[in-house]
Amino acid sequence: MLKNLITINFFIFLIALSSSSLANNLEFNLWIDGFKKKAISSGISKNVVDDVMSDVVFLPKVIKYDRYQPEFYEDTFTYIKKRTNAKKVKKGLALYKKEKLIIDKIEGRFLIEKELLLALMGIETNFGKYLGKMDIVSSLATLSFDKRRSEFFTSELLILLKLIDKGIIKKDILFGSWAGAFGNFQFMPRTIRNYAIDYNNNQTIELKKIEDSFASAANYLNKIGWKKNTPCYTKIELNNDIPKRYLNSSARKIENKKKVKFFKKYIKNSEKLNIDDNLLSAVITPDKDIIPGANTYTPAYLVYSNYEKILNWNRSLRFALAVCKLKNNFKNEI
Ligand SMILES: [Ca+2]
Repeated sequence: MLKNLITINFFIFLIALSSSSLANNLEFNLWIDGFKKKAISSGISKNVVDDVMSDVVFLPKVIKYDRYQPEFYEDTFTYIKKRTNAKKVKKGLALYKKEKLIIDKIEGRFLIEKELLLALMGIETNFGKYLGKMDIVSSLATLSFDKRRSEFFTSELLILLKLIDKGIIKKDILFGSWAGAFGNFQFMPRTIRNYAIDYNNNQTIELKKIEDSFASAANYLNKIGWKKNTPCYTKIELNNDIPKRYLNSSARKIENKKKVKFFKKYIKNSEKLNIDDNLLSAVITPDKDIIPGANTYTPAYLVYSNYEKILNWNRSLRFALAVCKLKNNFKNEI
């Protein structure tokens, strides 16, 4: 009884110091205990849960990164230019030359352009150069413990433990981005579970290696409905008389879709547009609402269903534009 009382008093003392890192660590450790119970009751073996969670630490810098995301402040032109330059194209071509046999085979098998796969790998990790060095289990645990998106990251961490438990992913290679993304194409655990494949049949999925990572990315794009050899976006100049409701500036949902021929009256020099009139499209103006003082109508793009598939991969209007632009840059070189 006395022992319990002392423990409780000590606990209250620590809670009173909730701003101190000591108290934070205590709270984090309590959270880990709760999470472990949850993981075991969801069917993951106790050995794996104990083993994987034994080295987990709270990473304050992950919270710092979570609160700061530069692409929200960068204008579209700068964002795209940085990510699709000639140096990047050259680096991608060198990788393609080296891995041509495998990449061509994967393109044929999954019906996804090699240029798109190269573009995604180039933008996600600069062709495997920036895979991230963060301990993913600790990153996901930190973000699960944090209140902002706790539910989402807790479920990602549970999925990751299940993948380890089933022997699909090896625990000792789990280093990646601060947000828990992994490998050449920065897959989150849920993406690994749903779309990653062991393409070379060696009983483990290796997303830092060319074969499995390219096949997994191609399988993902195929399953979410990317259509080979159909366009992604067209850069346009808008007339000022386009009703504002047609201007999409949020990546969450692309709205007010119409056929290309409907939008033509609002586009300068529309007779020069080399796009099927009946293709379903939408207008996006990514700088509007985000860049202070941005012109509402510039830059503007017509986007099609393929563009939305890239948003599915990563909900950022600029990200999807950069991927499709880099893809086009490769197209002229391969
Ligand atoms: Ca494999």
